[in-house]
Amino acid sequence: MSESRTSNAYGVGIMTVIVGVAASAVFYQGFYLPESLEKPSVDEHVLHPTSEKQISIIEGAALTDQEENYVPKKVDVQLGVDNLVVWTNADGTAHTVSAAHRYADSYSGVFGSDGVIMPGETYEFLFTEPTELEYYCIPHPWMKADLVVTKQRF
Ligand SMILES: [Cu+2]
Repeated sequence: MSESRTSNAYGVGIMTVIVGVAASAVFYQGFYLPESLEKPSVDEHVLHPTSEKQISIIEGAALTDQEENYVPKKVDVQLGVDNLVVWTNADGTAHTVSAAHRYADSYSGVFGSDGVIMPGETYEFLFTEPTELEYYCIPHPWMKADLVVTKQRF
């Protein structure tokens, strides 16, 4: 008698576990998953880096005989340190920051200025994943620069 009562309680316990697992599977697929697919969870340090990387589009940047345009021309940023990159147009002409090959960060979306950056204006992009990319200016395609994003080095 006491044995069958024990196995009965065991059966109820198993059923509770099955219902619980099924309920959480429904929750995971129905609510949690679609939400997490929209925006990946990114480390707080990456979302709020300690500093930002400034790149200047210098005066006369569009001149074909000028080697310097995006300054510095080759930039290496670290996630959680300076992965927020800000381009400032210090020139009197409108420029763009456009990827040589389409690049999208899974948190921030597609990289590149929407249209031109007017004189005195800025364009910024928060990198959240390691990458290497080449970018250029659409109106002045000889203006080219490189950017490398790496994980934080200690
Ligand atoms: Cu330009």
